[in-house]
Amino acid sequence: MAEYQNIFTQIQVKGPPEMGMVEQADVNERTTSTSFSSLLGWLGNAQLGPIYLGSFGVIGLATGAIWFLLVGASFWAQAGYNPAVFMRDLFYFSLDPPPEEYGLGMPPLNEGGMWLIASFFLLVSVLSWWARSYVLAAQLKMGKHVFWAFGAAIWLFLVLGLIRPVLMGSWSEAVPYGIFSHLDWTLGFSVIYGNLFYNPFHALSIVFLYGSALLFAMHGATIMAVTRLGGDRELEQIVDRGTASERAALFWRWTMGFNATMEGIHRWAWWFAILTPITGGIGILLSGTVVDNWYVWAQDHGYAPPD
Ligand code: 07D
Repeated sequence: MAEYQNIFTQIQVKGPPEMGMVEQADVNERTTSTSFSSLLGWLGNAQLGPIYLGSFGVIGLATGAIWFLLVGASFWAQAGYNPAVFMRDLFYFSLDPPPEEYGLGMPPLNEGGMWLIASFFLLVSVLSWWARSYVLAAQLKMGKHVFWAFGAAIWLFLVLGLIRPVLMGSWSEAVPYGIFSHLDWTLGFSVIYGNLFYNPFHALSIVFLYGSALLFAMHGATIMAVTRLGGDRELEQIVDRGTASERAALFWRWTMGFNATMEGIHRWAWWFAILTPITGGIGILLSGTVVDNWYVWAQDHGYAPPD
């Protein structure tokens, strides 16, 4: 019998497909076929499927595809319907929101109207996918932590594309759909509002973004370091910490005088992750509505040096 060692030599489970729980779930909305991928098995579970589509899944995928195709069709027109130009200039094309004079009205299609229609479909798509994360968790009788975490990201998405433009009275405030154009928009936003580095909520968002990366690296590294002692078998480690978790905890107490627990580390991770877009959304919402220039704001509050 092969010995279970660590994730680099993980035995790939390729028995009869695991079709998932039934209980009171609507099994009709799940696909029935499964397959196995050895490559994916190296990274995680080798089994692919079944996937649970359901109404929100279908709506989310369909409206997401419409948004994607509308943006793509606009790029295709900008390329003069030339495939070589399309590929060459792909990152430069952009479907832009309407100019300022249209306010929150409906502009002609080629002056932001298409952006508005595409945005409607993206909104429906993201919200359907959000609803799906609730419904699927409910079907499995899980907590709704993923739903709330996704909601935090959607908060920032809504602030950027809907809430702030409405408060500012113009769709022109929203983000364009394009690779370089959205980067240019981001830089422009910072310049217009006097350097976003002086926005304390942008700073907090960075703290949680970088903090999430650091925590994830610490957690991933710690668990991998004790897989040879069974530390990756989460359930056993929670019920009876045993030598792997005990050592992992001791390592961090030796290193920094404090250790998270097998459960608590996931709370740290969840809070750091959701606070990134929550604080970020607050920072963007305040820009132009409450604060016009973050550098001047910082000077007024003794945070940046006076001129
Ligand atoms: C964007 C929202 C959720 C997304 C959802 C998905 C689709 C469909 C399509 C797959 C990520 C919707 C679905 C779109 C996908 C297909 C086909 C989450 C998002 C629901 N900054 N900055 C942040 C740093 C500067 C600026 C956050 C660092 C400059 C602006 C973060 C630096 C300028 C905004 C961050 C730096 C500037 C931000 C984002 C360094 C000019 C924001 C957090 C080292 C360049 C956003 C408060 C996040 C924000 C934001 C980091 C510099 C501008 C912490 C590290 C000074 C305008 N910046 N930044 O999770 O929240 O995003 O600001 O220089 O709006 Mg910044």
